[in-house]
Amino acid sequence: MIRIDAFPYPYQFHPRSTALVVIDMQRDFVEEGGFGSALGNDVRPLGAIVPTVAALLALARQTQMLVVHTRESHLPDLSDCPRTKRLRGNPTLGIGDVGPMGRILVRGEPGNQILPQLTPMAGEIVIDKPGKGAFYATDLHAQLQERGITHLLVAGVTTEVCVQTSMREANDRGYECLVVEDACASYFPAFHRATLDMLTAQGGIVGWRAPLAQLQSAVTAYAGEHP
Ligand code: TIU
Repeated sequence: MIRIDAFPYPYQFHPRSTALVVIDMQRDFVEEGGFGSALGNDVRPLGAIVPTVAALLALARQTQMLVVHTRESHLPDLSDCPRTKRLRGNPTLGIGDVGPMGRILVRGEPGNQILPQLTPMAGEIVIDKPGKGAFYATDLHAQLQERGITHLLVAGVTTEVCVQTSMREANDRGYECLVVEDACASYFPAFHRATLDMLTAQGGIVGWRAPLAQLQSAVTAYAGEHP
């Protein structure tokens, strides 16, 4: 078992039964001209975590963990987008409208792609999700169950929206979840911090948190014991 010095107490997992879930590291959230900036947000705090997410992906691949990437996306006819979701936000540049990176939050458009630095590799799972949570209206749970996954390391954007929703959904389905705190980000730094606190309060009510460095040192120690 790999043992991480996490909060609120150590987190133990085996790479064979653990998946890294990278939430929505798409151009639509991280780059200017996408959904996030159309909502009036400064996207820079999200861009700042890209190297950390890349290092986390490298660690998961080196440890031969299952890797899952998600994208928040809608069908071109928007039949999977509730009218309420479409009406909220920017009235002139909303979901399905044409922006500088193609139609906002629509599957297959340039803005909907995962950042090139974090491109999924062959054999990794990519989940297109119409909601904020990765389990809502997707087959993620079935895919994880098929592979015997019991533990999830969670990263991506944004901490208080899709990362938190997905971690809560996973917790309710019985997964032991750890959020990698410096591999996720919010447009609102105070929400990022508050989310990490609320997920892990009350003895880990939703799960654990730890920075990437703790994960890296735990994996190095494990590799030393299992050469
Ligand atoms: N707006 C915002 O903070 N987030 C989202 O709309 N989706 C995700 O978090 N991926």
